[in-house]
Amino acid sequence: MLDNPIADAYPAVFGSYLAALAEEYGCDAASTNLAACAFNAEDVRNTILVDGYVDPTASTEYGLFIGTCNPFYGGQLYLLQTADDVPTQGYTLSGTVKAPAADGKYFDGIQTVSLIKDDVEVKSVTAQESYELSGIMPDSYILRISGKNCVTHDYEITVEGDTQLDIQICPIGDANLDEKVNIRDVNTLYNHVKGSAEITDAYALKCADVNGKSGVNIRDSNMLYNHVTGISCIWQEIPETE
Ligand SMILES: [Ca+2]
Repeated sequence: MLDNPIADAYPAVFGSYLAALAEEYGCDAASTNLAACAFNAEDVRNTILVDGYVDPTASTEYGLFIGTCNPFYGGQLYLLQTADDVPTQGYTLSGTVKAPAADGKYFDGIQTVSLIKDDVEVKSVTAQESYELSGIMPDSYILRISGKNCVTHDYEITVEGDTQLDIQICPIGDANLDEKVNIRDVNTLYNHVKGSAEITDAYALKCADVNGKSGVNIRDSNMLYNHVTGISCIWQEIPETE
């Protein structure tokens, strides 16, 4: 921003910024000794603009200076504090994970949790009972959980601070979202297809779309019935690893 931080800081940082702060604080910026505080402009500039920069004087001479010499110290403290609040390290996003239990055949109990921005994966982590993603800059994202034989679940999330979001992933066919597939799901799906009790939850509808095409219909219901009764299987076995 500044070619020469020291020389340019006075008008660029303190001139306009302090004037705006003065207005916010109801102070008189004209009485502030701006020239005297410009000596530390480079540190202030770096604090604001450089990721991870720690102002070596922020808590010592400069703090002392603004605390004793400057009638406008409140505004400048605010300036430093605001700069410190800029999350150069980002925030943490975490929560619990509800998922099908590992069974050694179709489910391994390990899910992938990804943070996505504009269709691009920002971060990803494997998770079992919980997940944690750190270094998340404030923004809106899709938090996606995926796993073997499960239906990928997307959550819209806005990160403005450390954030907790508990998430769930369910197997293909889990129409009632209890992470298990059994005759209850067949009933739920059949009732939906018949029209006697509609599934309204968007994720439950995805789970009920057993064959993954043409929405939820009698074919899904039949496939799920055959799966639950052992006639055929809608999941793929996890390959054995050595
Ligand atoms: Ca179920």
